[in-house]
Amino acid sequence: MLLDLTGKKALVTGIANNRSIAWGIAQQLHQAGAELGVTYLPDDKGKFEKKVRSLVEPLNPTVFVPCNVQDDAQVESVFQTVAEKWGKLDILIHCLAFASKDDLTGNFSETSRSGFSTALEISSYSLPSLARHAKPLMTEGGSIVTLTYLGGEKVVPNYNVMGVAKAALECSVRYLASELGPDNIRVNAVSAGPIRTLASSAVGGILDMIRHVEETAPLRRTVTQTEVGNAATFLCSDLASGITGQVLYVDSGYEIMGM
Ligand code: NAD
Ligand code: 0WE
Repeated sequence: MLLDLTGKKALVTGIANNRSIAWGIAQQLHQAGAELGVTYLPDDKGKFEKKVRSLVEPLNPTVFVPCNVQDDAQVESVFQTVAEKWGKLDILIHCLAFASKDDLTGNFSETSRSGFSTALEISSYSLPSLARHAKPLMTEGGSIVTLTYLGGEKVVPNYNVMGVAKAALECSVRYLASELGPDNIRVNAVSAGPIRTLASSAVGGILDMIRHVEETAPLRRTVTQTEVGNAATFLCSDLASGITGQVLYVDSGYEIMGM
């Protein structure tokens, strides 16, 4: 069976709670037999750490480390730990994004210099940054998967600077795929349809967007974290050995519609 990830070491970023897309991915990778490492965004009170730790406990992660992608020292430390504990890495899941809430509403032209910079630093630059550190550990080849959204390609009202960040992210997927291909490291993106998560629920009008998808997408429904997790797991497996640099839509078919 080509979709057997037994013996594979998978590092998953972006789990915040049981609604996170990264949580759906981690569960499916675990089910396919992968050994998991999990990073969490540290905060002053250690709230996230506690929450994520108890959530992922049933998946027996053998690496559990803090990672704020804005801090190079933390990123380095993550891969130091992976090198010590695992000695190699097979799979990297990049499943994080952030823009200031003020920049996800109103006029795009009013995005501040710092808001633009923050959104692209966290949501886009983090992919090449993590990939650079993963590269020397992916000694037997590897698979890197990131999460994107249609708003990086077409205008989605209010997605604004996050759309620009996703465009940069998707283009980074292609440049990384080209660079890392000779080392048999594949890099792909999953473009998910709107799902209610911590990040999306904080956005005004997400319920209207979900209703719109339910009315117009070919499958007449939204997708689940598990469906996104399955597609990501496929891309990480040998079933996808010939696929790199691509964006795979897991969106109930919404992307094909012109009206
Ligand atoms: P989420 O809130 O569960 O996940 C976002 C994650 O980003 C959180 O775990 C948070 O801790 C992490 N994060 C934010 N800033 C960080 C930083 N500086 N360093 C490290 N981690 C940081 O929400 P989600 O919807 O599961 O989002 C995951 C990914 O899926 C994002 O890339 C998002 O753009 C993408 N996506 C979401 C949807 C959707 O509708 N929910 C659709 C398509 C794509
Ligand atoms: O990528 C995303 C969400 C990204 C996101 C969400 C937040 C809310 C809380 C990034 N940063 C923040 N910052 C916060 O303070 N999605 C694809 C979900 C999403 O977000 C939208 C959407 C959709 C869909 C924003 C506007 C319009 C549509």
